[in-house]
Amino acid sequence: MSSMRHRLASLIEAQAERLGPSASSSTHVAIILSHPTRYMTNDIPYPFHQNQDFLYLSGFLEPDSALVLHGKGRPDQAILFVPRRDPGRELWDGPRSGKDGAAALTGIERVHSIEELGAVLKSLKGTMLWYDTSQPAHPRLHQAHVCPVLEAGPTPRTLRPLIHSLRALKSSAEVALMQEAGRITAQAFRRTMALSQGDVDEAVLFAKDGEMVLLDGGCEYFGYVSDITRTWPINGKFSPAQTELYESVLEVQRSCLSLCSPGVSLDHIYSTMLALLGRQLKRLGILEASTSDAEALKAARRYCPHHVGHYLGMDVHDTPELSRSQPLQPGMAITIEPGLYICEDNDQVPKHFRGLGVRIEDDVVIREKEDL
Ligand SMILES: [Mn+2]
Repeated sequence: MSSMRHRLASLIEAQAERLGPSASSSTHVAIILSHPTRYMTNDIPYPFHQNQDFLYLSGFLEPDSALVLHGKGRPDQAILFVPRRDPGRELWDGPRSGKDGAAALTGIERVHSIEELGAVLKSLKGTMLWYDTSQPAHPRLHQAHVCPVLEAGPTPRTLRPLIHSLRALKSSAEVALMQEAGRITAQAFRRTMALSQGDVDEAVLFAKDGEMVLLDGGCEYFGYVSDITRTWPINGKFSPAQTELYESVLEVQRSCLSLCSPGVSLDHIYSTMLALLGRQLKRLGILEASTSDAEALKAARRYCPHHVGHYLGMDVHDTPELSRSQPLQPGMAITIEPGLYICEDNDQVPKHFRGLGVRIEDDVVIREKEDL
């Protein structure tokens, strides 16, 4: 986490340098809030989910916390704010780390109670503030501690895109966690497929003989996720039409997978996918052979109404601040998930394809181009 904080400090330093000499000699203050506990109903919380930007930079998993980075020219000093120990609350909510525990856990030496956030922020007197005012991660902390500082100080600069550009590039440790998440999910898929052929309770899995099951699933492993889709026949045997559709999608997926390398963008892979799906639609007889390329693309968009993939990491749809037009770089993780879905009532399509849908999704880590 400390290397991630240093990388963020370097990004802020570099941005400030571009803004001119007065910006780069400023004292920078960056504020990242944790998530609050969210409640289903009175006293009944949802499972807690940490703000991933905060988790990425602090490694701290408790609600009602905050991270402040500050420093002249380069915000490379960290202050962590955490909930104070409270035996009364801990009896109900579970143990808290407290200041000492948080310091030991995160390696951040300066730790305060969260109540002190506003006062410490005021004392830092930053000349450049880095904070996202839109959709604050913790509305109550935002209101009580950050708003007074915002009112007194300069307009803050946005922080989320910088953090997301760091989060997009996975370290080898992060890749290892994602590989494990992928392995666990693959195992769960194999077990589900095996189980689905036997006598299975329809509350668990409902499909009639001759139908296919599309399962889009994944898991979270130490904060990192997988996202996989498979489509298979419930009775263990594809019908001829199912085979044709499945193999079309598989062929497109293989071509798209082979494009996953540095310098290529997700948007580029997406437009390639549409062109390839258009070709498959003709081959399947869903489109007439004489259909123009432009019309085939339009049809491909109709039969596959989603993108070819998305960034993957701590979130399923990870780092949304990052455009899909950006060239992929080594260390990025993405999904590749072409599909074809044919409505039951689409009378433009040969009968045997109606009501069929196939998606195949896998997770990919971009690596350095190998020297040939
Ligand atoms: Mn996906």
